[in-house]
Amino acid sequence: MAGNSNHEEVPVVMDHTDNLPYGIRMIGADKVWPVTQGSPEVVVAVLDTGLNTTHTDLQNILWINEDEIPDNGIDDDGNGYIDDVHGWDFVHQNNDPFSLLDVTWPSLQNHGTHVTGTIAAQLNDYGIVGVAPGVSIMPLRVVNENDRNPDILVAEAIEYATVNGADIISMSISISAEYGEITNATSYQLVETALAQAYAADVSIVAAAGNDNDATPSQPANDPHVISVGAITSTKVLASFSNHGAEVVAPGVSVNSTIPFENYGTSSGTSMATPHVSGALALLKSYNESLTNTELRNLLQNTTEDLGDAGFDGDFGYGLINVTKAMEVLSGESLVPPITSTEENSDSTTTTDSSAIITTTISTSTTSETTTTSSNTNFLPLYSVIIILIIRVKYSKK
Ligand SMILES: [Ca+2]
Ligand SMILES: [Ca+2]
Ligand SMILES: [Ca+2]
Ligand SMILES: [Ca+2]
Repeated sequence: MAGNSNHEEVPVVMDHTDNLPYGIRMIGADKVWPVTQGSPEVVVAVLDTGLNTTHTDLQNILWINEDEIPDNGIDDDGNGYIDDVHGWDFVHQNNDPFSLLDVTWPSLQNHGTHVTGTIAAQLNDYGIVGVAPGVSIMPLRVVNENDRNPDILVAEAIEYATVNGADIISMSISISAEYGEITNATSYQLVETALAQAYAADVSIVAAAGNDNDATPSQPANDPHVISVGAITSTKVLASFSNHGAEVVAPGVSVNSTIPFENYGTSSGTSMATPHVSGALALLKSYNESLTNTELRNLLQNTTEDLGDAGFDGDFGYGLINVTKAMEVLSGESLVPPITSTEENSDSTTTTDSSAIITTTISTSTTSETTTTSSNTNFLPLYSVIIILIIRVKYSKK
């Protein structure tokens, strides 16, 4: 669909030294990369806290609204949002959906950055790599300073994503009356209407099932237009916190991903499972952009690894997504596992730098998610510094 980014083309070389988080391998994303690493034309809208766009592993993945002239104070494309070149902050109603300025709520800075890294952290011999490192991210900030996701803001963001050409909407959030996120008696209907309109516009919609160990997914994951995602562990057991009854499951316990200020850390939650599914859909869409959201959803369901009771069940739904198998069905070809230099040690993500372990708590309203953060200094040999400087110089000239 519409949208471009300032991605650099990444050659298909499978001996990159990026650390491969276990979830990327578990869903078979790395085996798809010789076919596609994702197209910058495929846009994933991430409704979250915003993200740290200066992170070396995230800085080149932003969606660009090409119809909007930056910084002229005019809504050039007439979409109702002034100077919205890289998405929108619905909390503050401005064009800066990047959370780093909010020093008063540092724990929230992590969430959107972590989720985004799982979708699209770059294959650049630095840090980690996401499911679909070639796709574009449209950051839409809906989580407020109180760590809440007001339904009216979420509805606006879904509508924005739809109108502005997102292919996939990824929501690692829930909307709960208990937390005051339902504004009034009719406001949640705005979310339902926005979801229906997004679906009708061929947008794939993915949301976290929630972390309350409930029998059914929370709102908005429980909407019929939404692919709800439960969380499993690295040994394919349903996470103790995961809500049941999700459509599919994905890795969501101790997931290693990007954290602001050049950091990496592990976090747990259905919030972390969700971007694996969003990234998988983005890879498949990149291979064949004519696939509809219904076709993508069916493909995802029909190529899962069955877990738990045989067939569809109340804990794992259709099962663990398998993007390798989905791509094999799409392409009609068998995918040979690539040889990666980090294959053997890629589960040891939290031990990459024991010298600077910090523990923070991410508490978006779906969850109580604990993150272990490690600084990235040992990911940064001299040649990486040189490459980064070259990239920065290059983009500063634009
Ligand atoms: Ca605009
Ligand atoms: Ca403008
Ligand atoms: Ca990387
Ligand atoms: Ca099953």
